Amino acid sequence: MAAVSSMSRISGLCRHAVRQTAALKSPRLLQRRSFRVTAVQQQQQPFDSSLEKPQFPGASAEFVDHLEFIQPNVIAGIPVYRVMDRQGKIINPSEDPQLSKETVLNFYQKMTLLNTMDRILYESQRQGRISFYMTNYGEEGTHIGSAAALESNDLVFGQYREAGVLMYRGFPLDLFMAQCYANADDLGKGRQMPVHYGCKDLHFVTISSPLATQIPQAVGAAYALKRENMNRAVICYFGEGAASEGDAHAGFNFSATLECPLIFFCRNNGYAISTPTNEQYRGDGIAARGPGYGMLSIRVDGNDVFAVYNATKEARRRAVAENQPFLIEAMTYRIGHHSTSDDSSAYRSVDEVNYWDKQDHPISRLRHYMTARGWWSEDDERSWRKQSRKTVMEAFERAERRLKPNPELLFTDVYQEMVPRLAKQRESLFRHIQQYKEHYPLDLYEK
Ligand SMILES: Cc1ncc(C[n+]2csc(CCOP(=O)(O)OP(=O)(O)O)c2C)c(N)n1
Repeated sequence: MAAVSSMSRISGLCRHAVRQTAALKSPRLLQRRSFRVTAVQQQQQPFDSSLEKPQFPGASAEFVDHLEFIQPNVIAGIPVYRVMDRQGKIINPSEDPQLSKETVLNFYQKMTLLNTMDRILYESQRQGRISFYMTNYGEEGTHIGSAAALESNDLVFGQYREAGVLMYRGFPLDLFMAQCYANADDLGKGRQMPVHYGCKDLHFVTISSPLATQIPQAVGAAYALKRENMNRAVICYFGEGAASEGDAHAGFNFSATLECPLIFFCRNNGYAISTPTNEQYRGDGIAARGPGYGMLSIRVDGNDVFAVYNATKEARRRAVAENQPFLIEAMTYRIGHHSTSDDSSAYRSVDEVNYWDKQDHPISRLRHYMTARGWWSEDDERSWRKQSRKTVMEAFERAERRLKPNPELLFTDVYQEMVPRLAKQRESLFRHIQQYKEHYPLDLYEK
């Protein structure tokens, strides 16, 4: 038996070698290999060993003759870039992105529509109509400002609290609802928890729950786009909590060394569930990490949609033109609970939440800006709120009435042909459903 298995291993290796040789002959692969070789050759420098300075390949610096540790606060107090003050007044006119009235109204309508959708879906969960939900309250400016600054075919890797980015790209309310209700129209066929959206047509990669996995994935995608010379960028969203994961380090370092057209967009909203930022990290936030990786970085006021827009637009332009990653840390505040499984009154005060809700909210700031220009009145506000609420309610009612996906779909789309293990599970599921059919309302599912 041992001889047989080692023979089959050898023949497996031979087949592998043949495949590799064939692959090397493919012109496409040859081109890619030469891309890598050229990149290495370009970096070769003449080696001058006569210089009286450190020759270590891993550092470029002078020698010193006194012992001194670098202070952790060497990068501290990174300023927060903003365009508008809290009353929506432009601070420095040269930073005003001068967006048209139509564009600004679209920003506002998307931000408020997201807020309305959140309220209705949050309530749906409280009433037991959906299993779970996560609101985006207070972070609307980070979503819309960044989404508007991208090209529509740039690839988005989100964490889970970026529904506004997808909304800005045109994902319809019906599909948001279909995903949360896991009904037959859901693009994910009802297999994911609510808020785990994804849309291939809108270049929005499906959300996955394990934190920070999107970071190295985004780097790989950006590297691929660079190699294909696509003139496209990748944006990768994550929270300041996710930035503590090892995957964030791997992603930052790979993106810098591989020189990827990528924007790391950190939503620093003050909390990772119940962990406040002062327990999450010791340095000056996430932006301070950029220089350590050799990355251009900026901190912006995430509640100022224009500041987010300007920073993302410039980062996007340079990321593609110069093939290098950028790190944007958008300072904001998570006004809602972490999710419907959380009660944030256990770890933060009502006064703190009220401050952000009433005095420093991205939606009210933009509204002040529009009102000052005579672009938005009380009447506009009333009729828009009424109309948008009606649109959301109608989508919600349609989603609730819709059938659930055929249970057969639980077993599809992973393997091209069903493997025996899965066939066995399928058989046992349907036997179970048959036996206890009074507990399974199959008439609510598509046949
Ligand atoms: C690897 C991993 N660890 C823990 C969790 C549980 N978890 C889900 S969300 C979350 C907090 C993340 O906070 P942050 O990245 O700041 O994003 P925010 O929720 O504030 O938007 C945690 C710990 C998880 N999903 N995955």
